[in-house]
Amino acid sequence: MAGALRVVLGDQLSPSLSALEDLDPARDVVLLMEVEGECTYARHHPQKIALVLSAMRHFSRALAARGVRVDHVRLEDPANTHGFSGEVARAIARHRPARLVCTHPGEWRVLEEMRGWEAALGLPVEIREDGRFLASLAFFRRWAGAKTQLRMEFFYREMRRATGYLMEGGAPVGGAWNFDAENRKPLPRGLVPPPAPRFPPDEITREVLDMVARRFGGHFGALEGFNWPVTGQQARAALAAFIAERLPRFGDFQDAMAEGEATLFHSLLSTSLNLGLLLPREACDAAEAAWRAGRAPLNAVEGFIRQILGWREYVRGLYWLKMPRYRALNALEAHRALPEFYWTGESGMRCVDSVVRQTRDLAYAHHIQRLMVTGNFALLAGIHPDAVNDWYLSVYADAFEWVELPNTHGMAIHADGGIMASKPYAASGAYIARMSDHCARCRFDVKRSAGEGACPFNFLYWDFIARHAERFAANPRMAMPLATLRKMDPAKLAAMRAEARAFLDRHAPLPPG
Ligand code: FAD
Ligand code: DLZ
Repeated sequence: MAGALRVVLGDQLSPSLSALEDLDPARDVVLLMEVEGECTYARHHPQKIALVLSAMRHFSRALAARGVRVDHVRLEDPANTHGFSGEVARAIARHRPARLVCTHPGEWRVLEEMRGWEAALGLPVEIREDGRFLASLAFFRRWAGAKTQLRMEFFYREMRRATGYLMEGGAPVGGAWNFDAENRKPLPRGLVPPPAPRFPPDEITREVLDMVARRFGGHFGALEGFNWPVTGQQARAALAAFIAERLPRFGDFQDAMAEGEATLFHSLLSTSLNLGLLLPREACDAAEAAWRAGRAPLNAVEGFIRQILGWREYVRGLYWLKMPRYRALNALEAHRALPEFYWTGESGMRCVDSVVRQTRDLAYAHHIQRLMVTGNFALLAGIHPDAVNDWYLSVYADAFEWVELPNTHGMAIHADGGIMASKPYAASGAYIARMSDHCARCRFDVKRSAGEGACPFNFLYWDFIARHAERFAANPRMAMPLATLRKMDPAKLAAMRAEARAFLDRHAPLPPG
């Protein structure tokens, strides 16, 4: 062929992908590779595997319909080497291209592999920037500069200025950058969130679901509830339904948790965004248009845009700025094992069990469930970061390391020592009681901190504060809990710490030695 072999990975399913720019349909071939290595480097939730493979097959079909020559290697191909490098080498032998064109991948380990291709395969390899994000990596690096603290809020303001979202005359609309304080209401009794739209599996998805059940049925997670958009068209339908039906209340109940209400007013758009079925700009444009048309209030629209323009871009910038050392950080010296109940949902703590079971059934939990229930528990208990990261990377349909790692390592368990968050997101049971209805029916009593029936989040919280009191002594944002700790009856503290120790030794033992 002597044209270019253009590589498209499973989370690069955007027609505007940089690797597809300047494509010559007469001479070039687009390569998509289904490989077992990508399904098992973390034991991904079966819904995630099915989502990626089905979306890849739909993307290939759409490219081929446009007259593009597509070489799509299927998982069942008996000659499949089940790794990217092996499949690229086989494709080179099939097509004899003059060069390889790729887009910067989303994970460090894949970039390392790609960087070795030119030498290993003996042809020019171009790795283009991933232009689907709103901030380039160079923009983030410039913003980060020599700053010692990389706070999202300040990055977000730069992004508002750079993109013009929710800006008027150089100032933020509504007179404030952030309406976070208006985003913390619990769900009132009787308010029923609208159901998310349905995307019944078509023939391609059904075939993939069968294959995934056969090959990866042993992974944690159920396939039955699969309902993810697998094409750009479905992703845009999901966005339209969110904007019309859930965005107006997204802001008010962003932090709420309610039993039996897995999705509340959230968008469920992370899988579509992370696979490239939907571009962040499309989501932000639609939200801003809804506000300008008076169809959604500012606290909702600003809150939603902040998640995408702010958090999502920020964690990606941070990941690429700090990797590979970032992943090895363990600032709080956490060494305990991940409790078995992260897989079974049988801890007896209603909040934890409902998040784990929902995660098993849907491959989804919303942000506060991930941060303040399973994340908070792992932080308080001192679970080793590798075990926590591996869990988060395995169990969510939207998990890719560039977005999973900073959220877990930095935001949830403070393993980065404060690069991302100025204080750990540690909370006792009182927070969960305020933001959810779990505690009312829990076998533990959220008002008790020690003794029979005490809520584990309470004694683990005070054990955590006491364990790290010295480390956080100079942190003004930790002054309040530390002052309370100092005033606490020493006998009460000792009782809570003994209970924490016994609980952790039972559920999250330290490694021998
Ligand atoms: P919404 O609440 O509707 O938010 C809208 C969009 O904003 C999301 O679709 C997402 O693209 C973006 N967004 C919101 N919060 C964040 C954030 N903190 N970081 C990056 N993007 C954000 N998100 C992932 O996409 N993949 C992950 O693997 C992932 N792991 C996480 C692990 C932990 C411990 C925590 C605390 C958060 C994690 N998040 C992750 C962020 C967030 O929880 C999910 O993006 C969100 O829950 C997805 O649901 P949604 O689409 O309904 O989001
Ligand atoms: C997550 C995933 C899975 C399960 N399978 C594949 C695959 O078979 N082929 C592929 O190209 N990509 C897959 N992916 C997504 C990759 O893991 C992702 O592209 C890299 O982690 C870089 O972000």
